[in-house]
Amino acid sequence: MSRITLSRYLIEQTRNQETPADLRFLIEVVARACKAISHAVSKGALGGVLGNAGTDNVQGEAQKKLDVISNEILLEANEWGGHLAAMASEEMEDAYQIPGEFPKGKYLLLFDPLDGSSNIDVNVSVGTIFSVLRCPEGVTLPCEKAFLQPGVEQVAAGYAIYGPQTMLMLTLGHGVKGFTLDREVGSFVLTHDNVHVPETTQEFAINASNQRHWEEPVQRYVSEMLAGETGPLEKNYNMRWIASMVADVHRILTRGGIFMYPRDAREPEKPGKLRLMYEANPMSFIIEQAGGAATNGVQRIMELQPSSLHERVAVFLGSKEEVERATRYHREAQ
Ligand code: P6P
Repeated sequence: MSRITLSRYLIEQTRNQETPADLRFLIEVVARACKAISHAVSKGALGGVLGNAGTDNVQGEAQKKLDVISNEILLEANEWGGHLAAMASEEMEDAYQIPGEFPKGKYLLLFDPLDGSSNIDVNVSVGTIFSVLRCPEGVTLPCEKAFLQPGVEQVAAGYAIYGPQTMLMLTLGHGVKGFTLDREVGSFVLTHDNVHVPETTQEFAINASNQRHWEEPVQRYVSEMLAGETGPLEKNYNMRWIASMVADVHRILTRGGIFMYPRDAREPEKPGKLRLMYEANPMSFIIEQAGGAATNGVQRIMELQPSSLHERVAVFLGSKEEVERATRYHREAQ
């Protein structure tokens, strides 16, 4: 069977009237940028790209050199094409306006250019997460407010994972497809045609070092899983925590599991660590399109009305049965 590349998949989606040509172009440009980021990441010490950039991002977190490089790659790849009205990034406080010399389009692109970047210096998988929204009608200079749309308004979302393979996982709202980068020809090739998150699982992902800070529903849920087959859940569970959301979510998409980053007592004023607009929303869209679920412990993440571009949210996502259980425990504790 001839290989189906990302380009062929997108052209066939457009031919079936499922994906407008300008959205197809957007995805192709983002995929090309992810190939360039993959190349930069893979150089490591040989490319002089490891370590800190000596600057902080809008979150006050030290930026890695590759955070800045990846952000630049995505901006430069997308600003000239005429498919975007504006961009937003974890690495930039304000929305990025398309320079005046370029035409504008109807989409808003949001991204975490290099998620899990604290893992770069120890050669653990990292990734790029992106989300696509429509720019509201009549908005010619999209500021923060134009981006503040609930996750259900996303028209596309995806991530690239830079691991042993570089892969692009993509949803256009009709399921989830996985593409593996063939470095010899530089094409993303369709290798995972119908990605599905198993409804049940025996694997959970959480940073257990924060256990003493968790709220009661999380304490209850995790202790029940740790109780194993003699406990109330009557099965043994395994635990994984890569501390790279893209890698943890990719494992869950591949073999099931539940990923949790709850609010905790370390900074109770914060609803969680992960960002709603360019981490939780795109990952929730992908997980739901693959048959899984995603809540903030109480509500469906994709129905949350954002109030600021960089707001954080608690995340419980993955196999439906476990996300529903964790969410039920939160609701019972209310
Ligand atoms: P912790 C990476 O910094 C990140 O934003 C996610 O990719 C990851 O899931 C999480 O933070 C890890 O956080 O507190 O375990 O280091």
